[in-house]
Amino acid sequence: MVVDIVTIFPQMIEPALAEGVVGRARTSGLVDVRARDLRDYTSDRHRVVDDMPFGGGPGMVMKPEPLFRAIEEISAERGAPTAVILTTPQGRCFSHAEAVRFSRMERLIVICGRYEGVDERVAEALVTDEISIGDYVLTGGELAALVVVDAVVRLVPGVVGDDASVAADSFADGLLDYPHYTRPAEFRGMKVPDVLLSGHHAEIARWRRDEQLRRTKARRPDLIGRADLLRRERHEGD
Ligand code: 9D3
Repeated sequence: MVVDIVTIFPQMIEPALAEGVVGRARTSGLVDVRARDLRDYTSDRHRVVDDMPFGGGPGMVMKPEPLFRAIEEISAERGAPTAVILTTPQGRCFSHAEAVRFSRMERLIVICGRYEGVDERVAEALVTDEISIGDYVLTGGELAALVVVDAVVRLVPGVVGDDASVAADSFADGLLDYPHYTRPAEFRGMKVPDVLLSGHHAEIARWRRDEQLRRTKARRPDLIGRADLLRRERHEGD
């Protein structure tokens, strides 16, 4: 998979891509993810990427010319992208289902929105998917782009070694995870639940499933309707 992230702050993107699972996926050649400086696609001496909004109002708008040139040059170099994603507060909310869909694509371009947004002609002519990461206000689209790329890259086959851990994730089965403990069995008077030390595998599995249900009902009741539950599980503990 090839991903190009178009941004006015490449220094915000690069260190994040160098670490952890995504960093290893890049060095092992499973993915090629790069930050591209939008100012490299300007044609004026001052490398200007923004301008005043027609019709007036506060703030600035990202100019169309550098974004069109960036998408065209990156497409010529890498091949036509399967999707051009714009991170914007006006987008559909990103989800695990969207991450799965993007992870099946060979080439992605992600445009990081800044200022009041991009000239609408960019959204209409170049962008295939406008994506938000949730209902809170960020200062720009870079962190949202990193969230999307992180969630997508880990789903590329071979990136996360253990396929079982990908399949067992929260949101894959629709429930939150159960609590985890490691040694010591008692720490500052706080004990690990006895069942986890018992060696009774069936009882451990039942305890974990009950904890998943209890947590999900308490913290994310919105997920219960969509989770894949037995009727008994849906109502126990009510
Ligand atoms: C102060 C500007 N606001 C005027 C009403 C609008 C606005 C524009 C741009 C607010 C935030 C931003 C920057 N945010 C993003 O680019 C962004 C974002 C977000 O803020 N929340 C969740 N997902 C995303 S994706 C991109």
